[in-house]
Amino acid sequence: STVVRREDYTAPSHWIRTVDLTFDLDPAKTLVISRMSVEPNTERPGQPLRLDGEDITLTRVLVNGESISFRFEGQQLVLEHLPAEPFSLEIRNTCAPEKNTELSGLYTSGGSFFTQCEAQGFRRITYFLDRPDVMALYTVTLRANAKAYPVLLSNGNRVEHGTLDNGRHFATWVDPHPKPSYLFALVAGALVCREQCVRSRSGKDHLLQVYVRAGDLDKTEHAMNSLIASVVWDEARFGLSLDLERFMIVAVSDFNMGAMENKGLNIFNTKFVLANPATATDTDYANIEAVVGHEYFHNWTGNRVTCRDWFQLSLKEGLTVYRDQEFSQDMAGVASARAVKRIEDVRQLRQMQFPEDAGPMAHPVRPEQYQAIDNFYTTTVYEKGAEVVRMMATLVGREGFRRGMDLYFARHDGQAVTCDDFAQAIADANPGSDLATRLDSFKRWYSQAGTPRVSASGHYDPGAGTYTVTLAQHTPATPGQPVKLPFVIPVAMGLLDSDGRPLLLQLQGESQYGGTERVLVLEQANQAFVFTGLYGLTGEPVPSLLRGFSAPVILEWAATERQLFTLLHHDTDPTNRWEAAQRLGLLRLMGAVQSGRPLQLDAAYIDAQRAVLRDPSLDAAFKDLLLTPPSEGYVAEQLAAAGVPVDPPAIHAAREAMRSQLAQALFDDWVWAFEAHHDNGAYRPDPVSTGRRALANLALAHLVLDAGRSGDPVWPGRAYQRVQDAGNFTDRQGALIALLGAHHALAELALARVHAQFKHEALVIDRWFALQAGAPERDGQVFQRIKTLVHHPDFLVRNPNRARSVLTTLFHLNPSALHRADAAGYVFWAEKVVEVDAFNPQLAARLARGLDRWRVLAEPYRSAAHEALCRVAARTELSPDTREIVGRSLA
Ligand code: BAL
Ligand code: ZN
Repeated sequence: STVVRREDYTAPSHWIRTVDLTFDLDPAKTLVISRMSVEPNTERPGQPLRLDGEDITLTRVLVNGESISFRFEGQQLVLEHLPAEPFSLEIRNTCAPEKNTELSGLYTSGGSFFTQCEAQGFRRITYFLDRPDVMALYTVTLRANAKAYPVLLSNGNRVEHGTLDNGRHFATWVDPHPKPSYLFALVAGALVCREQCVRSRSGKDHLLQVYVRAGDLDKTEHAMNSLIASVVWDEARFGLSLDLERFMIVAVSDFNMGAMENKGLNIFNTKFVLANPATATDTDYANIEAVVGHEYFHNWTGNRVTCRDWFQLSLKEGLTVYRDQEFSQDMAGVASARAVKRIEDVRQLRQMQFPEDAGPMAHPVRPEQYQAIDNFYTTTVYEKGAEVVRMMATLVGREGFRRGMDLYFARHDGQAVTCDDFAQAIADANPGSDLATRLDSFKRWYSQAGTPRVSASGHYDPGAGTYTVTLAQHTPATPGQPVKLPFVIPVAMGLLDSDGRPLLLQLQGESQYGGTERVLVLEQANQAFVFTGLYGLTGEPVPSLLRGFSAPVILEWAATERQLFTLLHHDTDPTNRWEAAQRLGLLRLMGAVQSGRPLQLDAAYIDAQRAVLRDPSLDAAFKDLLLTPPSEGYVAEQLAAAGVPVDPPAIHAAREAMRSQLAQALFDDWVWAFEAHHDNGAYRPDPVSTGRRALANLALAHLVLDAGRSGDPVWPGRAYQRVQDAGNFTDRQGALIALLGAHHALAELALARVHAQFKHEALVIDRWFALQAGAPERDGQVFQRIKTLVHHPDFLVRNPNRARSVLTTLFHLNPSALHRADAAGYVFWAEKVVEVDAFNPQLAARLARGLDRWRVLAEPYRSAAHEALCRVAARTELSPDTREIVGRSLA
């Protein structure tokens, strides 16, 4: 397949200024008429017009009303000898929505029509300059059977509607804003909606609507509330108002992504819209708020200002993830709840993005090349991209960042621009700032892949009253980038005295003395920072480094246990308290795995865990984070970074040993935690209630686990009881996880019960599958169960959510079930990747990434995984998407 390179960007040969689309919607064969006004790009005169198309059938081409000759080059439609003046172009073609199993372009789901055009789905609807720098005004007329498709939606405002003959009807929509084709959308079907009018600060009225299938209306309240909150937040925090009279969200159950920010007509995976207490978990509620916010915020960061080309994807995605993260923090409210959200984001970044940056798919936030752009909707472009924006905000301050955003919109509203344009605006609005003075080197975050490693050491000189922090950075080679230049790394830090009290700070060269935190800017390979005036301390200061996770780096700091305990119990920075807890757990897990001896927890660790659990000053949500040991995937990455071959079952055994020893040692404390935090009041998804449920469920999991040792039937019985009569799905799921996690016999009964009760709730059945596929492995039972699950009548492999509930869970989230000495996990992986690739390459390529990190595995896993990858790569009929992934893995 062909490689697309960033450096090859050229402006389009023509501009398309307006598009008038008419659809005669029919599942088998939809007719599309596209009437465009086209202008030659005066900077590239005399060029042919090459229109993108894919899997569609052309029936007519007219230029200024006359038919003209045309030819195809691959799938591109090439028109030559075109007028040098603006002209009209009419294209007629057909497509087959019900055969569109790729779910890109126009397709059917549950008897309705939906579209997904980002990145390159529009070309599967009609021939077009399907690139984001071609922005046009759209008028769209939908014609369809009125009974089957009573609701007809597209972007913008509905200007006309009425009946046609043969039981058909029509609606015409006009979008007042020019947009690239990837933001086009249409929906037609039997849908119902919840709606609400809101008045914005500017005094304008807007109609907000959430469309779902009949029967799901009772699950739309949270999405609507989240949408209203998003509108209010973007006006308050960034001064950005809704620019449309009508803003619609539509839920669809067959969807490759999470959601899509089409102008005025967001289309959402049902998973990120539908929630009521009986069927959704606290995590679902939080995700819905975040994703509704994310798509809404795209209306400015993505739609009003869009990307010049797909290499700039992080321009909109990194920035919009940053915005949705900030939104969720602001919604969480109090400082401790904000910190919990930040820690969850950091955990996610380290668990997903760091491995990507260390593996065969490592790429810069602004990639240099791709074969399939759909493969670059990655955690690097999204989450690391958000960290890059966050670092800019740290370097220019909160007000400075707002000034930068204002300048960005003043300069670029209505344009398709680059990541450089964004960084330049933030810097130009803050002359003399730490960002502006080193912008070129800062932008290496866009061009260099890989996670920098920052090694830190401290030296206290009591006589001189100084504490010197020496920071050095090094970034390992990544594919195509053997040598890296230093990054600009903001390192927020503080110092604690040996009793854990924060010290007032003065850096050498500063005239002021005071404050307990500084942001050091590391920009060279090696730098020393000297804190002065530190006389009369009883012991060495304890550094609290990288507070708030101020940069996406791996901090290599050889902390002593004592220092870590001090930070765990006393640091004012919650992120670093959590990090200390993670490190304490990690040291023990890694020690056990590396020594090959069973893990045996020490009293100091157990006492610290107990102290956290019992600490009346800590929130339940924060305790839940502190008491959850590092994931198996994270431990694996730490071992890989230390050059130790990764043995997933050994890591699993160590972590399970840790869980059961904590279950036993803290038994009375878990009982207390459960009794003190489980309540049966009305369900509310706020941070306090969510935290209480999380801690109660963590306690229950430990109590049921310990019953496996003691044989005491009480807690498994209580868990089963909760599966039966919990007042919300979070607690029902918590009890089910407890039973599954302990391999208790009641788990089977509980699963059967949940299935019977929720068999008509697709999203619950997704979870039902995922819980089983994600259960802790024991003696290969989970893997065997998965092999049975894919033959369950409810396992619909063509539905992405359902496919992911089993396959993504196994390939990406359950290492000890996947990596087996008999290689059966890899055989299954290869089989499923190939099977899915035949009908949905985007989905298959994601699944294929489950073996990204095969090179770090210990034998026999490494060779067997390699063999499976080779087997898939050897197939001739692979999609470009999946071929790119396995090709890079093997390179
Ligand atoms: N633009 C694709 C979906 C999202 O990131 O919002
Ligand atoms: Zn996005």
